[in-house]
Amino acid sequence: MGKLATLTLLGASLAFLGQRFSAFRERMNASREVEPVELQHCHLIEKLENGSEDIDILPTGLAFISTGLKYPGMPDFAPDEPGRIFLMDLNEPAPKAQALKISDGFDTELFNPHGISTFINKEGTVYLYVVNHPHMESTVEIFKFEEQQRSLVHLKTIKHELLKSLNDIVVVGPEQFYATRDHYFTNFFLALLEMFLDPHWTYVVFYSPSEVKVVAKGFGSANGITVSRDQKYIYVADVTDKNIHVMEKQENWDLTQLKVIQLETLVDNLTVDPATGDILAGCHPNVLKLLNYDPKDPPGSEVLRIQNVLSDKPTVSTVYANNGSVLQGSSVASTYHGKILIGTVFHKALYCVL
Ligand SMILES: [Ca+2]
Ligand SMILES: [Ca+2]
Repeated sequence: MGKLATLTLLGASLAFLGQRFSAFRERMNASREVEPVELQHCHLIEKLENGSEDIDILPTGLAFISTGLKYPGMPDFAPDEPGRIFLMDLNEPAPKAQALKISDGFDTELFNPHGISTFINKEGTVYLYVVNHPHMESTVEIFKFEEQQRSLVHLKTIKHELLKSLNDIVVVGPEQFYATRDHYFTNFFLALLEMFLDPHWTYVVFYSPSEVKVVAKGFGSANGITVSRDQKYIYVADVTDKNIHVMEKQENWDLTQLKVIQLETLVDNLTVDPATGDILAGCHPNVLKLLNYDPKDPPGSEVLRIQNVLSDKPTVSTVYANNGSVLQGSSVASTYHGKILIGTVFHKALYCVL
């Protein structure tokens, strides 16, 4: 190759990489600082020090909290401690977090819980579905909740070719769920490259014992997923595209996109306010601060409320925002009777009375 051709090629490659790098910084909100929005009556929850990535509250006010997530590239303050599921009874005047016992026969040493979802069957039995990453792989664990014993009985582990790099899950029927895949590549370095090149190869999977299929695709990084109160709509957070997809559930379980709610922050897990139907989104104001963790300039926290989700103009407001001095890396917020729990990827958890 002639010198001129070599130089041209080199110049073009550098320009491409430079452009990709600045697009990556833009996606990560690399230069964003969050404006604080405080809530009045809050305190950090005792015993929850190593993440509370996802929270699901039953209609009775019992909250399940997944803790101790180990996720490549994210900080981890207790790398040798396995993850656990905690319970809090939000009916109590001063609710305390208590770790749930897990039945024998389940490998608790390898427990690495991520997104969770509860399901109550016709008989009133409560099931907890958990995205688990033993050895950094992805499985879905089904537990039966024993309220009196404050324990989880492990029933089943689900693995499937399409259930890889899972992030969150929402159960929509007995052994039927939707789950999000947040990366296409399972290899850490290829996943990093994917973050950089942003090919939009991630998707939502529907699972039932008789059928497993991709039902929505083309997400930058599909993350939180939940269902509307009437069970007709599925909400999916695309963390790197900073938006929420409102999808309509079809009879055959396919998802049809109705609209996209564009935000300016990186959206993690979603929950629905049982009193209003609003979406509560746990968000990362600046993901570069999460990836390059520095305790002197920590990642902040941000919780958004989206009202009138199905209308032409949903309203977005900030419920809580903090620069990391109190709470770092918020991933979820869930509410019950005027109380709110805010969880994080690797840090603490906050309880507030609204
Ligand atoms: Ca969830
Ligand atoms: Ca998540």
